[in-house]
Amino acid sequence: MVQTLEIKPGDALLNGKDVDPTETAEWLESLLYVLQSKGPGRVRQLLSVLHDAAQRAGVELPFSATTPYVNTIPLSKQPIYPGNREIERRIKSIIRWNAMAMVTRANKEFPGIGGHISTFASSATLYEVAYNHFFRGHGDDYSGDQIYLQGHASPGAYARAFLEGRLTEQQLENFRRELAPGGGLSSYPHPWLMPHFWEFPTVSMGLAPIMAIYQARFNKYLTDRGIKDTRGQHVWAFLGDGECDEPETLGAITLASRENLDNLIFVINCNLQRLDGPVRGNGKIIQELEGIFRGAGWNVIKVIWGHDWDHLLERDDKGLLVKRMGEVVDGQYQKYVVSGGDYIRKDFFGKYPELLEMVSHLSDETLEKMRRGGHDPEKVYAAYKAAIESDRPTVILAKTIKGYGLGEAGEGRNVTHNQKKLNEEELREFRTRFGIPISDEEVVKAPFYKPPEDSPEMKYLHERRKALNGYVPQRNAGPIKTEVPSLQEYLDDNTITGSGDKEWSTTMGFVRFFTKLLRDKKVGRNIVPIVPDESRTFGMEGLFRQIGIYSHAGQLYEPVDAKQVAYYKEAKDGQLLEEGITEAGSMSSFIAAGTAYASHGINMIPFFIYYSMFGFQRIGDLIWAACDARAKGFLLGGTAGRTTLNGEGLQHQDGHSLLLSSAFPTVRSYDPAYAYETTVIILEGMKRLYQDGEDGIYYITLENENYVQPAMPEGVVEGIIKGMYKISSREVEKGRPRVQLLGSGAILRMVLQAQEILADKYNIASDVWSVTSYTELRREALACRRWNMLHPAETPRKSYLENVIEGATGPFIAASDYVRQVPEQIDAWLPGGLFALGTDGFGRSELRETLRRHFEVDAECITLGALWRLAQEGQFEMDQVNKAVKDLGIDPEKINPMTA
Ligand SMILES: Cc1ncc(C[n+]2csc(CCOP(=O)(O)OP(=O)(O)O)c2C)c(N)n1
Ligand SMILES: [Mg+2]
Repeated sequence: MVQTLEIKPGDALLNGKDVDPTETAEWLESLLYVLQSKGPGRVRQLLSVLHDAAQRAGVELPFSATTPYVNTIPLSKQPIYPGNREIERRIKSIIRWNAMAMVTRANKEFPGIGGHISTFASSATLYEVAYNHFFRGHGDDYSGDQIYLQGHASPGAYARAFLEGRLTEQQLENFRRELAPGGGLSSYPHPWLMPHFWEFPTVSMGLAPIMAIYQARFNKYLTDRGIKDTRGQHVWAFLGDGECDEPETLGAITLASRENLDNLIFVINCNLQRLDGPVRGNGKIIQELEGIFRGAGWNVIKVIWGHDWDHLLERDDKGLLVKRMGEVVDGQYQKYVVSGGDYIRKDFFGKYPELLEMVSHLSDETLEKMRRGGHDPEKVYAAYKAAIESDRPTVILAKTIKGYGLGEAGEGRNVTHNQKKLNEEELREFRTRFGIPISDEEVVKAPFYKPPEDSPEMKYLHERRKALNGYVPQRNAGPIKTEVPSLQEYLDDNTITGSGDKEWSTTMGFVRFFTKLLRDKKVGRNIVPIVPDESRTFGMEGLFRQIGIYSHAGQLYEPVDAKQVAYYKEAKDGQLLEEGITEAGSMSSFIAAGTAYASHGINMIPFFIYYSMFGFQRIGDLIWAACDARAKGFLLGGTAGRTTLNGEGLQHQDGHSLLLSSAFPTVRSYDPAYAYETTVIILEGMKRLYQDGEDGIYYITLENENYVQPAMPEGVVEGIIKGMYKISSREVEKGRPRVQLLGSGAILRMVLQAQEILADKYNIASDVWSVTSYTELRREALACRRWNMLHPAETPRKSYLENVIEGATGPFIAASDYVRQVPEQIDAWLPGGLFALGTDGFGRSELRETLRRHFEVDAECITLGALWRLAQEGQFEMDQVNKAVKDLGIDPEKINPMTA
């Protein structure tokens, strides 16, 4: 967008230190002459030449990332507003009223139920202009915009959908009471809870902006790969100014400019306030954000002043008004909101006599009412239009008033964020101010108001949305079905037939299988591999060449390793998303790909492969958002396990991601020990997600310890999927004790070794079980238990876990590379309970064997655990256990790993 250079000959004289005002004036005159005769392009060229020449001559030039504190789009460049301003104002007023009434009624009936009035009050114009003129609906062809609405402005979206006939009065009545008869409305945007309405979860501050950036990039990816033409679609993210302090909000903005995401628009509602008070009381949030975004290469459009300021700015020959606008800090601007016109005259204009004179013809009331840009539809429209036409990502910084229209009830007050209801007097005032046709008697009940269907307002509302391809927000909830390969088709895969005498890690097994899957005719093209700079760690660099690394620009250089087979190949149609070191960005890509079925009508299948320690712990909130968004796909936690990762230490060795993942309701977690288990889980997962249409995310650990990967035994598929199956039994003399040993991941092999020691050294029989998922076993067992509790008169249901261990005798001992709580999830269903060994405590850099002894999960410690449990049950002598401690070489006084 071309910006106009608005200067007047007097400007330079402002500077009191000007050593030669006449010379300055001459330069300025020349500049104006060039501007008028040859246009802004030539002005830019000349300035750039002068700038370079001065720099080369050693002149230190001042750096300014910001522009003056005025609207970026001057009046002269403002387009004509295409809509009916009066009808739009009336619609907006009704929506304002209903949004406020929704929160007020809910809190009058149920004090403390919460909700927000003041946020939407500040952003109503920002939304309404977009609803009437910009937001494109999905239509049947999924061609619409993707819109991330500010989470706690949700009453506004509900109030509009009510007018549109998409929500009932009863639903509005039940705001924040989702379980009420007749249905309710979720507090914030949650696709999980309102799958036909909300598209993107946004209320955890900072996640919407990063998700939106990667969404916009993913849209380009779909286009560049020839999968879907997304060029008409825009991604809109509405944010709060306070929200910009979250690291995720600004952390990925350079990706947007680097990748030239001209399809991305941020609208930041700069009401200068957050929850407790001003965002930057002593500074200016708009200027701060402008500097940051300009520095990052974005197109920045400031919408600061409403049209009532235009005529003053036009008369501001000396630039004094602009100077004053720039001097005042946000805390003081907030003060003006709660003050009368006399105070504004004195404090704002009174600083310079010329300014006082400038407004002498205006009444106090007029000064008080002069609007901020974010409340002026024409200014907002101009900004949106420029954003849509921009060839860069655009951020609109719109200055607004928090609690706009609430008057004494909260407008601009520090407490306004928490204002949950209006009293009778305040309701009356609100009604009058916005001209809602509700009588004095009725108004105290804060009734919802909907004009008749044949009223001009309702007709206009529907017409506009029809012209824009349908209502928003709206989520296409029906699953898209894709035929996926069956296990049958992969029975000859190495991961199923075994590695022979070769030693592989489960990571290598996965990469082999995955490489094949990427070539699969049914799903290969839809797979989206995502890696945050760890491909080599996982031995995946072969994929660089095979599928290419996605880059919109292609490859503009000759890669240093061009002669190698697995060279670093970047390509415009590359399939791999190599995100660099950003787990948060990678997860955002996962969400965009994993929800493509709803926002683009295509099943894309993300596989996000990362260092397991930096997953659930570091970006758990984004994974939570992914679940809420009903994203589907596969998370693969590499280098998993506290003792299996050699050397790395405390911040790398993951012994608790499986504990964390167990709390995510739709994440199905697995800790496979063998490559065939991983393959079975992934093929089953693809069937359930993309063929059967279930919502869910698979989390699968991948280890880096090499060992022989056996062939898949007969009859284990169901067990692998449901969570456990018997893998080995060792018999000894009849009448001897027996134990049940549970192992998973790399520690299964320790358990199998313990089985040998127990038999050979202590004459004890055992069964070894490979437990692929304690969480899945527990969930199913809990579901049965719950059903039994609720149906006491009926034949009790028996869980898979109970069925599979039926007849198993002896104490149960489990060992895993995770904290004990992971195996202990199934404790309640095992006769005699479960004795779990695990890796509670901090990891440290050491050898695998040493670590396993340290955490007491090696074969000897598992053996000891089994003997001790048998002795406790009276099946083995405690004396013998005492002897075993010594025989097994275990130091009974070793440090306690749990706290060491
Ligand atoms: C990660 C996170 N931390 C805290 C909150 C709680 N919270 C909700 S709204 C809010 C203030 C928001 O201020 P701002 O972003 O300026 O939005 P405004 O309401 O002013 O438009 C806070 C702290 C949250 N939702 N998410
Ligand atoms: Mg704010």
